[in-house]
Amino acid sequence: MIEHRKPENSSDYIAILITKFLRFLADTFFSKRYGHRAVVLETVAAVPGMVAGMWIHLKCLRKMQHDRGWIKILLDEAENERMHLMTFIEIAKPNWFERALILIAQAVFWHFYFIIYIFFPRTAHRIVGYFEEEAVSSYTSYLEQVEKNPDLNVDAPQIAIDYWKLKSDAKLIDVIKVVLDDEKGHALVNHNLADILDEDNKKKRIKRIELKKEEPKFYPTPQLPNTSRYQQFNLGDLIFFNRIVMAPLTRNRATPVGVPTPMMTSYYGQRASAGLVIAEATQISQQGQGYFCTPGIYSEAQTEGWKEIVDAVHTRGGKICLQLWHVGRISHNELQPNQGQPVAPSAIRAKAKVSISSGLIDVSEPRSLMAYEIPLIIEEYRQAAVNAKKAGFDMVEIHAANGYLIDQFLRDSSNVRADDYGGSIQNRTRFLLEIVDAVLTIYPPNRIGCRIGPSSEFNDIRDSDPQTLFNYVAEQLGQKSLGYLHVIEGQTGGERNNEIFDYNKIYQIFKMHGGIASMANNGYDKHLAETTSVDLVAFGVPFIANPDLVYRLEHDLPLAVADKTTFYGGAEKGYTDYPFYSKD
Ligand code: 8OZ
Repeated sequence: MIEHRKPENSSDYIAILITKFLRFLADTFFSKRYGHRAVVLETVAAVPGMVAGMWIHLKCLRKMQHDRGWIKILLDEAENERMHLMTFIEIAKPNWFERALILIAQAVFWHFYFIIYIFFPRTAHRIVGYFEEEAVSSYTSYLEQVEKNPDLNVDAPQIAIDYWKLKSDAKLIDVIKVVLDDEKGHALVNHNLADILDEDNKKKRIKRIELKKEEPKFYPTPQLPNTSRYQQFNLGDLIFFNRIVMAPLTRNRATPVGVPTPMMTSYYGQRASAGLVIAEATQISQQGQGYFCTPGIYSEAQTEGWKEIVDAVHTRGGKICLQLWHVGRISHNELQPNQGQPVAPSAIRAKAKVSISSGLIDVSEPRSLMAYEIPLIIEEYRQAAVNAKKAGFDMVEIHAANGYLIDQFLRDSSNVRADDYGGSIQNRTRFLLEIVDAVLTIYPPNRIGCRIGPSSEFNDIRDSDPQTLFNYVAEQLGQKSLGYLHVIEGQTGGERNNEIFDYNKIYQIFKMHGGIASMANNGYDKHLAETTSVDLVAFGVPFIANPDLVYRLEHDLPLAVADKTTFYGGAEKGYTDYPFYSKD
């Protein structure tokens, strides 16, 4: 049985019917010849992206308006689907007559889709959404068929190996697996685009009624706060599909030298339906590393690895941000350059543990940073932002929470410096603000976020007056017009204890001084997320076991529970094997 997204109105039913008709044609006339109908449907699969991309381009030119990033999404889809077709052409080797048929089918479908797209773009995206769900189910059955019959499992063609960067002895099964993943992404993107057009249409109808001042012929449903969590959000020129964010989660699946691995590409690709994916904390230098197998963004190999991940998220229409990290004193000699001491604003050891190759261990004794070293670290943040931009990240987030280096500078339990970086609140905030200024030379302000944990004592960090300190931090970051202020409310991963700290005040100050959006995190559930007034809500642990978390929240579906034993380190188990929602 195919798990189709629930049709909501008559045009959705028409979209399903059209999909079923195409499937019927593929099944009846061609599937035997090509091994499976999944392959036949690829014949026309590149058309929608091309047509929609072209039409949106023309429309934008005519109206001189922004394309909301859709043209790139759709043309990327078209290219991806074209590669599916070229791959299967290499496998099935159609004769000249059959190639002519492919061209005719494309020409017919091109005109058919073009007309639908001009008049009913929402339905057009819905058709593709359903079509891709059919493709997912078809490839699942194709995979089973090839697994049962090893004779069918031919070598993967070279173009597929090159395009998906498969291993050199990859087989048809490997190709089907990556194609199946692509199709899941395309389904998500098109349903999302259809949803956004739905909202646009609703707004237009309301405007028309207001203009004509006539009695409405329909009564728009009141805008309940719980629907807006699933609607588009604009962060300056960046457009998120919804207001739910995947919080940065340390998962320790990079190589020991911090190069992102292919399983990380699958993991992030699976979670691309978040409005924004904030990739895990990523060290800006070897000195900035505090745990085994966390990724970095200071070498070329690391940057190349991240590029794959960014592409996987962008292919699915998602947006992705990199969290820039320096752990400071939360590290161990084993991880440091030349097994040296970890660095900190002051030589005060935290009561905290980190992971090294042999397991969990107490942090090492830190040394305090010399004044001349501070600008060097700030330069490393700037270079990390350059690399993040090279990898294609839409945004960067500066990690100033959880007792790591920036937080160590901010709080008076860890910073007793006597120079310009210690003492007053202004002095303790200086390091953070200089980092922001350095990153601002690379990314525009709306594409920079900052994460703080004002009342969290994670990693043995405290302050004598956190409210005054973080009110000032929020004001300063607001003045720099940053994209968002991301606040861990309460204890990291624990109690929300929001009576002792006024988080709303922080959001208010940030926005009042020019910051764009508020982002809240820690212990949010569906109800809290739908009723809060913050612009963006970041979910952490729930994204581990629910790659389609946004869909589950929106449709009130049960959430899977994550296995804690596979949080940190290991392989695909407990990482990329959590399924998307299915009724069975
Ligand atoms: C859990 C384990 C290791 C690191 C953070 C980057 O607290 C982390 C982290 C979380 O922000």
